[in-house]
Amino acid sequence: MEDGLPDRAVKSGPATGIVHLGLGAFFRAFGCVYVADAMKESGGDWGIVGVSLRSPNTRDALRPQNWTYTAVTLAEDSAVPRKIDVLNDVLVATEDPKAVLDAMVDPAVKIVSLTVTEKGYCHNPATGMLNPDHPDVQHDLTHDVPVSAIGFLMRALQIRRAAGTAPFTVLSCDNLPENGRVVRGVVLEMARQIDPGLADWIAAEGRFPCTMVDRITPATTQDDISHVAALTGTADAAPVMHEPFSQWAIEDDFVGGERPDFAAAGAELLADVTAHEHMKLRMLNGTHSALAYTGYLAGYETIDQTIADPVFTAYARALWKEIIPAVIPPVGVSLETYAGELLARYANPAIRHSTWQIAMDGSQKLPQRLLGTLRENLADGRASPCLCLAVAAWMRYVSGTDESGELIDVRDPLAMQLRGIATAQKTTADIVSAMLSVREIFDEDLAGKLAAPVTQAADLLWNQGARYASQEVTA
Ligand code: CS2
Repeated sequence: MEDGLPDRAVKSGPATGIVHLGLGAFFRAFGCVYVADAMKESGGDWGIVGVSLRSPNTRDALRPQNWTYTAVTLAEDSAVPRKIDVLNDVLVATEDPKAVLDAMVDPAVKIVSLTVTEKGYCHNPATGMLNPDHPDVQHDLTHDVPVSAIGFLMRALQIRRAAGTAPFTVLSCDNLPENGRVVRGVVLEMARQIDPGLADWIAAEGRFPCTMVDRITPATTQDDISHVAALTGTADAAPVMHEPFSQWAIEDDFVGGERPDFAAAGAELLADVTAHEHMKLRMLNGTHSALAYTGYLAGYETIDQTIADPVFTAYARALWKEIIPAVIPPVGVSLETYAGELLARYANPAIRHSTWQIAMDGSQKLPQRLLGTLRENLADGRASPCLCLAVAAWMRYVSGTDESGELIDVRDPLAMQLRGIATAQKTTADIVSAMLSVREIFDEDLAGKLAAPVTQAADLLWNQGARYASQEVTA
């Protein structure tokens, strides 16, 4: 290498047992920490090979550090750094996809975990099924070396089967309801199109436990890097900053029962995590998205700034009042207490979680965060003005200009289409109706029922602004 560093740093310590697809800040602040704690308590060869599906940045930053980095727990009045040393290597799929497959087919690898975000599942968010028109899906069905995470899973399982190696457990750590079943469904659908025998083998031998993951981890900024250098006295090009809270509920269903001792690290291993997933997605991620769109439009950069405005504290509380009747709590959990804890977590001023970051990919997030709750409330005759305002605020946001007419940098797989819809329509009612016709997000029945209340919220929002509208729906 030109910089004198070896291509692959060779590490002593635990051998690799996990390949992780989508090595972003969240997994490094969450999954890697649990695996480090599990090995500290109970040992095992659970070193991790991380895979960046696109950008080389994380690999480039971590390689000179021999794959170690600092995770900082940020509370209002403290910042506690910790060195994390569980990564054995980081691969970049776009540069060397064969190396990624080689890592995944190693018989010593028992788990392939994923944080590839909602859009990484190549599915239709409204139905949860594989999107056969997705360009990456079409590519991966016709090429042996894949580009999508789902394609990598399918091809690696195909190679393992041919070699007589047991499948790995696929451990989804994304914010999708029944994430394990979603990933199982899309992998099986893709496999069936290549080789029905492969699909049958994966269905019989493979395991895809569902998980609920929770730790607020904003993207690392240049300020964070300087902060960590001052805190530890050592330069770290890729630290991760996270809140003190952490919760991981995992369905205990692994191939051959092989997994790190997650329980020793504080995770909950359960027979069924559906209740945890629904609670977290609807109560945390649902209000996060609602506050991100309304807060951004009201001119706030971060969630803690948004929630420091009493109008938005009241709006958040009112949202939880609408959401709680549509959530069945996990055994022993009080949803009111949970909501109170969420409010305190959002208010943590040390966590600078940008509204823009959370607003990203709304088309992929809305169904599980807001629309499921709305569907149930509508079916049970419960009015949901605050949730309808959140949907209207998303529409306003993706229309591409903010309340002072400034352009918004909307990041969403459907960004162009949504923007086109907004610019082609004249009235707010027309915009709402055209947005509700996007079938990847809203099914026909729900769209029909949302038309009137969302138009009402949208009128208020477009005419009076997000802050005023949030106050009105709360009153
Ligand atoms: C957030 C989540 O970015 C987002 O959409 O809502 O990343 C959230 O911070 C985590 O799910 C918290 O566990």
